[in-house]
Amino acid sequence: MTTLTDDILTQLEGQGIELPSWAFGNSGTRFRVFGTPGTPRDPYEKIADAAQVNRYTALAPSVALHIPWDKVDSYDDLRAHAENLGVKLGTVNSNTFQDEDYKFGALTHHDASIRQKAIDHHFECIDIMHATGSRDLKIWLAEGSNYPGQNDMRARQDRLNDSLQQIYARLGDEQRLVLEYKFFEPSFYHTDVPDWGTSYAQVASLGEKAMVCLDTGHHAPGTNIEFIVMQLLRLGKLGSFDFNSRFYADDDLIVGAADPFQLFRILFEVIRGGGLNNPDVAFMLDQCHNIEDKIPGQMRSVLNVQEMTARALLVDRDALDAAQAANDVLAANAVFMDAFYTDVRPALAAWRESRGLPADPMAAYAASGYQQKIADERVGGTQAGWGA
Ligand code: PSV
Ligand code: MN
Repeated sequence: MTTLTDDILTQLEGQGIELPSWAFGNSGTRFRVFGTPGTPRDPYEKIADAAQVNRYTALAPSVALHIPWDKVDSYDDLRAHAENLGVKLGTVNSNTFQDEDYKFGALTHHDASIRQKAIDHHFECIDIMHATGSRDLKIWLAEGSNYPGQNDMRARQDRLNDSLQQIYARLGDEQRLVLEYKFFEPSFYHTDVPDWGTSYAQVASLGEKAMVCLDTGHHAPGTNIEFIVMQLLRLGKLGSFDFNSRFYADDDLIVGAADPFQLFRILFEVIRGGGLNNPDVAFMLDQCHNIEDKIPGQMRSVLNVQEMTARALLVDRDALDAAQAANDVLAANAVFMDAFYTDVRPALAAWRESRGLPADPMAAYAASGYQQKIADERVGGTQAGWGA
């Protein structure tokens, strides 16, 4: 069995991956959303389910909220509920993509009143962050155009910058803004924040508390994502990750499922760039579970991240440096691949047990009866989804 050194285990112990509240609600494709017995009906039940993931893995200490999906009467109460279950409330995600007024844009809109409405929504999110104790405001914009000539792309960048300046000015001292990019969808000709360069240009003009969010699913096929990770860390602007797997186009599938080697490469650059256990770099999942059970789906996801982190920590950096310095291309590649091909699962299972956690969190959860319990108890009401 491969052994993991104390240094590696210490680094793994510090790892925390935030869960998205929306992962516990129903989701699907534009063709069909399948309901699942036991799906939460409100944010309280979503947080209770998220706490299960942390209970069996000790990897998921916080839960991100999406506003208005997770609106409640009292955020103090929601925070107390989370803390009672051993988790914290994390990133607040704004939502300017489900309101009729935003059909042609929100923070970029040419109509000042609609743009103000979108800015006000972010002010509301910041107020919520004060109550929940959240640090990060995550902005993803569904804005852009479908046809050449439809919009003045440059004017939209200018308006976006003005909107972001206003939102940034509202942040508390300890709060941050992270701007997510996505190269397409729901607009298909141009999007207003399509790539890391645009996000970087926008946040760099705001100040130190504004960073880039990298969602692994938001890149064209073939993109070298680990290069972007390296570059943003180098520039001190990698604020957060939205992890997921990209089988088709967007997010929504289990991180590490499509391409564990890509996840390994990304985590290697995170480690090399000083991004692991660095409070400036937040790790989050941005996934939904359309056909599999949601709680074990989230468990599998955080375990995949942990496993690839362990493998990336195994890269023999001295040997790699030496091979690179000697221009020994094949030796350098072999050092890298040796770590990737190392099965760390038995060592991680033994380590978990030594910390009082189940060796196999998925099996322990399945045996706990929680899935059946919520299916039996959560009868009636409306199951949560992308709108509630
Ligand atoms: C958009 O595709 C995205 O990645 C953004 O992070 C959203 O907030 C999230 O998915 C959920 O809609
Ligand atoms: Mn995302």
